[in-house]
Amino acid sequence: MALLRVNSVSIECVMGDIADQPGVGAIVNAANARLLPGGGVAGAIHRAAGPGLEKECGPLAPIRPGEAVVTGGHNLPNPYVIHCLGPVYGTDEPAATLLADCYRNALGIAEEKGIRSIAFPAISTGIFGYPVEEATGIALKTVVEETPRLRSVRHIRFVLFGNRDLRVYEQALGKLQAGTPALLIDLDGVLYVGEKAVAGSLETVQWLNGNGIPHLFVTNTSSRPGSALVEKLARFGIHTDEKRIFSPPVAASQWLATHAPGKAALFVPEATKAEFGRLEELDRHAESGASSVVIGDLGKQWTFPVLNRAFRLLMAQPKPLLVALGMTRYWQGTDGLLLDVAPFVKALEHAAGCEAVVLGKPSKAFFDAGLDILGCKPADAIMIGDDIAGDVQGAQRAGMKGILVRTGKFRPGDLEGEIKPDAVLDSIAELPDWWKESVKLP
Ligand code: AR6
Repeated sequence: MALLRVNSVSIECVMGDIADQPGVGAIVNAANARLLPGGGVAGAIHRAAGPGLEKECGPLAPIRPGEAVVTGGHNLPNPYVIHCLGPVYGTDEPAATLLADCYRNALGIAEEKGIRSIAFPAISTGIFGYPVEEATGIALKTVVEETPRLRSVRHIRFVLFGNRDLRVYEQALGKLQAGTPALLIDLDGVLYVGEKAVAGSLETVQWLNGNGIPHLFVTNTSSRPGSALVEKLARFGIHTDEKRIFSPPVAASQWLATHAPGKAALFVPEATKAEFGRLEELDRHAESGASSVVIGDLGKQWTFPVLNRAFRLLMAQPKPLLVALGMTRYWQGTDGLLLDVAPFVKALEHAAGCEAVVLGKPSKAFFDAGLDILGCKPADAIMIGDDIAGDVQGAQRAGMKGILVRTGKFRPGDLEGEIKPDAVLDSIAELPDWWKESVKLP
């Protein structure tokens, strides 16, 4: 998640069209000296703004490299356009200073106009030939350095045109993010218990969003897709998107991409398959050729042929990896106890003589995969949950801090054992106060 919070200013990068940024106070134009339409960013902005923009630009031109001027947005969804002339790489010197001037001067104008949000393109990296990696470093360093001086600007967005540029920005933001504390939040028992929200959970999530604290909602569910959990949260007024739901299938697809690339044999309900993203699935009848055999909560769909197919896949050469989506032994259904993932994984381990990699709480690989998404080191991360073993001990073993809440499955006896939470809160409602006292903000 490419979002950085510095000095109460959020800095994000997205892929898109700079001329299509509704809700943003000012967009920045990678202009030419004469402030004419041209190609690239300038062309897109002038096309969307209509001829009125070119007319307003006329008396303001020409501008020098590094300079910025402001006009109205005309037919654009934004009140203002700030026009900057980036340096032509290899011609205008000193290029790095001139490029930094563009970002600094544009922010200066935004402040004068009392603008809250501004969107930048990757100035000079198109026709002007500035290498993207270098230009990205300058752009991000400049805006981060400016943040202590910003009073009205609260949101800075970089709008990138292609996947490659977006990745360069995401990586650079990720590096800056290192050291920013992040939070993993257990869902059931922390934000809600059954169909009832925990009092104060909505306000705490709003506080997390308002302060740009990187966070993920963590669950061990592999029988319900992330979209169902997003809908459930929405019923409590908590609005989030699927990217923030971190479940064993999400962890598995991420982990397998680096540890066992190739085709995966998926033993999960159909509805859950979408959670695996770009992971390539093995033909559902194949009995060999898998790089991994992934076992989830298949419930009543487990039959002898299905289980035996998983076994045959594991016995094929080269041997695939056995992956368990959590190791829950059983769960409480409406008509009684039901077998979960672990018994089937144990049967397969025993028969095929192998050991499963567990991607679900409390495994370290699972927490690590979540922290990878947040671009956060374990030492900078905190897990909050109601399960002293699965949440608190699991997090602590992964090198994170673990907070226990006295809601959900919490029992007073939990505090009499060997596991010592880093904090015990009555509920997640107390998190903001605890955070302000205990966490070093960047
Ligand atoms: N939205 C966001 N980014 C875009 C868009 C768009 N609609 N279109 C292109 N980009 P450039 P420069 C990306 O060439 O290097 C103009 O013709 C593009 O892929 O627009 O500062 C002016 O008239 C690249 O990564 O700006 C000037 O003469 C980045 O935005 C000259 O080009 C900047 O590309 C300015 O050149």
